[in-house]
Amino acid sequence: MIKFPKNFLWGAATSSYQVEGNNKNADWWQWEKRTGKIQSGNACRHYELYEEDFDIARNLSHNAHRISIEWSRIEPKEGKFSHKELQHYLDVILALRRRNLEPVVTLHHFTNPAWFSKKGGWANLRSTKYFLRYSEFIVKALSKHVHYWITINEPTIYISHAYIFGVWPPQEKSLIKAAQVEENLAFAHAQAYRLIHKIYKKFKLLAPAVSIAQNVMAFVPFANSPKNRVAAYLRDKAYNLGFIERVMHHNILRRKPLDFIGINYYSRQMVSVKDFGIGSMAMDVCYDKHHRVAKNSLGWDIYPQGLLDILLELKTYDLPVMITENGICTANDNQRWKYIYDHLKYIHCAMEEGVVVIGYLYWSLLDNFEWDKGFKPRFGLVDINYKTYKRRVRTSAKKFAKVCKTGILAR
Ligand code: IFM
Repeated sequence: MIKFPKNFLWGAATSSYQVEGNNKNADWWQWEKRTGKIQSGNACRHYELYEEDFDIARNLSHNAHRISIEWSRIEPKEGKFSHKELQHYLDVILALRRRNLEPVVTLHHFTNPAWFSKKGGWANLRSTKYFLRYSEFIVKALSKHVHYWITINEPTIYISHAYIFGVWPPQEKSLIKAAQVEENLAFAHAQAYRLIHKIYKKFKLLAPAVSIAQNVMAFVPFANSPKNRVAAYLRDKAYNLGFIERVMHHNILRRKPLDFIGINYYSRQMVSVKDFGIGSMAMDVCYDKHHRVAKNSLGWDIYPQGLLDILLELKTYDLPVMITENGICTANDNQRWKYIYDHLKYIHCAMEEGVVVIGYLYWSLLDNFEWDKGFKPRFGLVDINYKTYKRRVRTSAKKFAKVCKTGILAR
């Protein structure tokens, strides 16, 4: 029998911009207007409907829930903090607490206030200072009710999409800026880590648990050839562990600036490189159909065993791990349940091998705004009708609910 520990955190994740709607002071909102490609508009209207959504989570036997705070609501203009919006997020957290849903709160999930972007965003050397000022405002107000904090969501995705491939705002294609942003984000995390702990100490609260949510991916060498193996190895070190290592260098008095490791796992990359040149080593991927695996509706390979390999690799850090995201966009809800089931199976294997996993948060509770891909990908445990904003709980959600309720994984 596959049984998870009693105190395991079970739930789902969302992020403010993707579900709330009308985040008009964010850089993404301006990007949508400028490019005219897609509009997040009302998103899921979660800003108004959060109580209803949390009722659904509670009825699905979740005991935890990950949200993010929208910086551009809290500080719509530089240095002008909104107490009304702060109250909103306090209400949101209390609504979670009332339903016995442990909040996991993210401070930065891809979006920035428009004013911050105008000043050069995360490439600006003062970015950390702005982020810390906002973080202090939030953490002081919410600390009594929150134990788990995520400072930065998926730093590597943010850097690559916004500063290397140039597909997300600010649409830069500059390796120099990307390196600067990486350093600023790592520094911002380390400083925020310290700040959050300091606030809890000052308020005589139990020490918080602070981390990042690191996107990780399985890199599998095609045909096991030496050059593919080297490339897969290097990609794993750079993409999966590079940012964690960078953060670790900001330790003070040998204290790690992470209390646990949050990871977001979705897929694998089949590594097949032309030669040992830097470009090939870093980028070549085999998209041929000769290695058949199921895919999600965005064409990402589904590869649950990759999660086990990564969890085992993370053992070297000697820290608990939380799966802060794992999920699938699909029109086939049976496939969603299989995806959840298979990943949980491998998580359990990792736990049997000694990895301390403290929770699993499915991405996402609701279908939502999938950035430059718009509303088409359906990741939710709950279907959203974007005309009526009616919620419909999917069968996969009910199957997952049984695991959340009993801790037992059964088909
Ligand atoms: O929707 C995103 C989320 O914002 C960050 N992690 C991956 C999800 C699916 O692409």
